[in-house]
Amino acid sequence: MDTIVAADVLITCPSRNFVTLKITTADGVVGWGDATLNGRELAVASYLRDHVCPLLIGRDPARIEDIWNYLFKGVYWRRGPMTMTAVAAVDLALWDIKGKVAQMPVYQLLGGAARQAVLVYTHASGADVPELLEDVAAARGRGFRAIRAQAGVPGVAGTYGVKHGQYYEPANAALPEEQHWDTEAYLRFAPDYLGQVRDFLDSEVALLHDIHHRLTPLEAARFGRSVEDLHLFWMEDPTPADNQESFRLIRSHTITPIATGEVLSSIWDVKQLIAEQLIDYVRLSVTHSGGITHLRKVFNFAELYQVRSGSHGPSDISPIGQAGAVHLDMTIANFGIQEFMGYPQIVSEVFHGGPTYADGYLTPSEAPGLGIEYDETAAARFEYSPKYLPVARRADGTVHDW
Ligand code: CS2
Ligand code: MG
Repeated sequence: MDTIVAADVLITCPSRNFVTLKITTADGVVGWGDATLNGRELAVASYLRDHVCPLLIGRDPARIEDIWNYLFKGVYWRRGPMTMTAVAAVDLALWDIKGKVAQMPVYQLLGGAARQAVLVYTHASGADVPELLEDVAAARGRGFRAIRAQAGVPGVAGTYGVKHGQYYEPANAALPEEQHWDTEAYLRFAPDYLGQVRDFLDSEVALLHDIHHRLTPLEAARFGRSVEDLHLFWMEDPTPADNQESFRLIRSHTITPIATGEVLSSIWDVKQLIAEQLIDYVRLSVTHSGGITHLRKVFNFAELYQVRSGSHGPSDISPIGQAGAVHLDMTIANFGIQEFMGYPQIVSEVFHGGPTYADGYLTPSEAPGLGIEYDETAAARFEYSPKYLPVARRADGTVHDW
């Protein structure tokens, strides 16, 4: 039996922070796991370094399910994004090792390809509608068949989702930036600009939109109904999902498809949403939801209720997490779509390999394991730099969901 002899946490910042777990076995096999939680990176790094890495030494890396349960049940304090991101990093690294030992890409170990490639959507945004349409055209030019559209709302400085420069990076300041939010201004403007994007796009291109938890259930119902004719692929995070039953109200008023889950981290957080068919797409990610082992259970459960996958894939999930997502996406029966923002060029100096993008689809690497390698020498050149997500306030100063 091979054993784990080292578990190290590595932090780097090629344009943004990434936390990576490196697991090494006595046979000299190295597995890589993503432990990046935007704006809370060091908390997960400490969770791993101080409380998880010492428990891994001497264990059999082949026993993925057992180690997963040891870390989930054994901690007593279960669930939550910190715990589930730490467990995910271990899980991804162990799948990487299993694949390298078996000399197979991870998707083969998960049952093999259920499709030829993974459909992805990318982001298009603009401070105003002409700028958004230009960005939508650029995304089409890169071959994307599904596009998320976000425009700046007039009078709402710092609207969510509008990029500055080529990449959208919301964790932009050493202390949280305060942004302004106005629900009525958004509800007046968004259906109209989404209509302009729909008219601009060929009908076969899917259009998505992210509300980013900003509405009440009733406001979300009103929004969903007002865009029904646009046939959105989905409206994302119409309201926070802390109260799973609140989606019933949205559902009973609109047939606009609903996606949620990017801030959730366990099957228990989405159980009612799925079992009552209150959503159409579940957006948990491998990186923030306990890795491939747990997310596969979530997707298998969702399959029973015709809910599809739509994994969160922002640039604040590292290329290791993205690679893990694409392996899983390849194998499940109820795959829907995968988010793919891409990364600035400099990120590839640290992370080598990974899925290949062509014509609106990602294809996993055929290399054994996850098919992605972390360059420790390159990574050491980029020092951790504290960065926070913004906070939103309404005109009267009240804190709003960001
Ligand atoms: C987003 C993210 O990708 C998405 O749909 O909602 O941009 C999200 O804001 C970030 O991942 C936060 O870290
Ligand atoms: Mg989102």
